[in-house]
Amino acid sequence: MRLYSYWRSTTSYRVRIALNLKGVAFRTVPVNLATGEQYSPEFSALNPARGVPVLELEDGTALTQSLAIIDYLEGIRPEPALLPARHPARARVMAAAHVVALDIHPVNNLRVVQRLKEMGHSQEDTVGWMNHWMNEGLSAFQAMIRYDTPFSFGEQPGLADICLVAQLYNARRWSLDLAPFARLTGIERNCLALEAFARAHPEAQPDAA
Ligand SMILES: N[C@@H](CCC(=O)N[C@@H](CS)C(=O)NCC(=O)O)C(=O)O
Repeated sequence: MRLYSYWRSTTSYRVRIALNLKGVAFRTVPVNLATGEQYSPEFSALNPARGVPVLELEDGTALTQSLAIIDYLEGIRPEPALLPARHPARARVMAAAHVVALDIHPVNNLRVVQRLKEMGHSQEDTVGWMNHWMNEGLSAFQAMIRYDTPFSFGEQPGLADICLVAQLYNARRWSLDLAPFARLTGIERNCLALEAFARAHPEAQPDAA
């Protein structure tokens, strides 16, 4: 399999972690978002939404949307499970993951920040914007998870942890004050101690600058 990815992309980071946890071998194909490679005709043909990640299967099928890709991986390689099998536990893990994937990420995406700049906002404004939404979302996430387990919902990492760790990388990148999020940084520490997470870290990627 080939993973079209950008080292700093949090959505790519999510999929790298899931691939590693599932033990699925893949080759990274870097897509440089900083120079606009996501807009090239070749990449647009792979993903009309012009974002990473894209997971290209051995038969050439291109899968897009990080959570859909992770759902595919869960389907082909059920162990280790990234979501509880039963509801309501499953819905609760998914809800926490969605806070990151659907509430924080879309309003902080590169194209949104670029649009804000086109509308006259300064770099400082856009960093304040991103940190505002991360603060809101991470506060909700922290209130939604368990308080007494090594990972967000139990003894093993799952989808919520995958989304969290990737988002915290971005939070650090933009110097969000993480002092109110000690529970989350504790989970992050536990995750990054695992090889599957460490190997997926942005700075361990072949295109890291
Ligand atoms: N909802 C999609 C978002 C994909 C996406 O937009 N990824 C970002 C990187 S984290 C991207 O490629 N942005 C390019 C841009 O905004 O131009 C997913 O979860 O895969």
